Amino acid sequence: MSVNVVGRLSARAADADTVRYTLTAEPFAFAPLQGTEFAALAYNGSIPGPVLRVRDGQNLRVNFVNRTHEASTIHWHGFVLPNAMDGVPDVTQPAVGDDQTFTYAFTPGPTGTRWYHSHTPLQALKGLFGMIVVEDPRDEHADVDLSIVFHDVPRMSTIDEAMKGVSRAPMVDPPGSPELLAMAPDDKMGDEVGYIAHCINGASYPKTKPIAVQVGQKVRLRILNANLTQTRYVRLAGHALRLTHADGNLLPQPLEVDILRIGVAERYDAWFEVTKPGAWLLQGISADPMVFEQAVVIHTPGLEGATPLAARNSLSDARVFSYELASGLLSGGSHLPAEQIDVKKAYVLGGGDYGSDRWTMNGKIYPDTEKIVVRSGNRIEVRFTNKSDMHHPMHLHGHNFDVVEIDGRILRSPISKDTALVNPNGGTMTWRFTADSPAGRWLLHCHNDIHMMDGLMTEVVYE
Ligand SMILES: [Cu+2]
Repeated sequence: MSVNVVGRLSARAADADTVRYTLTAEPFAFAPLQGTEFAALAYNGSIPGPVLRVRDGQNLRVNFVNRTHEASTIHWHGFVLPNAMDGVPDVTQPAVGDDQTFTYAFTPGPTGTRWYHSHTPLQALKGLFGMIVVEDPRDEHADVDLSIVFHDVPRMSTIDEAMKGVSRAPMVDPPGSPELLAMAPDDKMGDEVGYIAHCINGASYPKTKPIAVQVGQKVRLRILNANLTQTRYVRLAGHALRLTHADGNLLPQPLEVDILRIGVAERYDAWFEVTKPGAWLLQGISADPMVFEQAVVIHTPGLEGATPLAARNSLSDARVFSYELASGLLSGGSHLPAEQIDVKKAYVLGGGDYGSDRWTMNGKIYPDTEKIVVRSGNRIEVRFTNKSDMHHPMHLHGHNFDVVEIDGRILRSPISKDTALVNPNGGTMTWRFTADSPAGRWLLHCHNDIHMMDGLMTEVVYE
């Protein structure tokens, strides 16, 4: 069972200019359910790894010890940082060998809910990930501040099959979800990874550690979807969730939803107030009955043993999060705001046919994909057109971008993110960002690990 529900700095560490951690990656026998033993990898003997916390402006020094018996690195997802600290093997640093160490040192920013994970193929799927929070003193006060990591245990044989496009694992998105609606009735798919356990903070329900709250408290949930192939739908029974941050960045305005839709690698800060005594399930909503194990009880004092209120396994009659809801749409026309753009790049995302081991950008797979070459200070526009039938959670390293266009519609208030889902079947998305990060090679890739390993990746390269 995880001890990472709440990660708090000791008073001494919070006063220091530099916060130090050691993360040791090594093999770990993970058993979130009776009868489920999984040959995992873990940081510090825990899946997820420890919640790291720093305050805005503090320096971070992480002594990484690699005992995985393979090469490994740590990627700091969502951070603007020196390229040499970005943790991509053979791109930003030589891979750290077995029994070797490497020190990651940088000043974490921007503030907010971010995460770290191995960037070596399969290692994050096996358990090498954790949350890192950069506290922002300007944030509204929360009485309770909780890290909630949704993660899952893969059936390893399905990973290889999914990479070859011949997996028989089903889609498990809930009825009415955009994922299921994108599929043709006779679609053979072949790209899904199967999972044998669904977890929150290291355990499956009913083994998840109940969370105690009190009437009158304002609770902040920092939610991460660490599943590397599937979108999650998250609901707190009996409550709406007030979303304030996406990928650690402030939303244009807070948005109240019944169900949070959270793509691979995304994070959302979701708030609620405890207005009466009770016990409620925070849970994943899915077509797979097993996902009901991806739940945790939130309860007021004395009610930890009560039967918790559960949510319906359906998206109907519920307000489900979308980027468009968070931003609002600009009425009248589909023209992006006029602005000087120095570098424009368009990618068609394709591949992924049944029996194919290729996911492509403009017909090519990494490392042969077209790179985006920029100069420091350039304004960049990237447009994706997704010709496949799956959503792609596209992620840019070392930058945050503004989502400005979705499916031909212009967002009224751009959303600042580091990972965003591009709709399938001809769906489009446009990003704008400024190339004001430290110079280097920054990966731009799909965060569905199957798609990434099958080639859906390129780089933003500073000249
Ligand atoms: Cu993808």
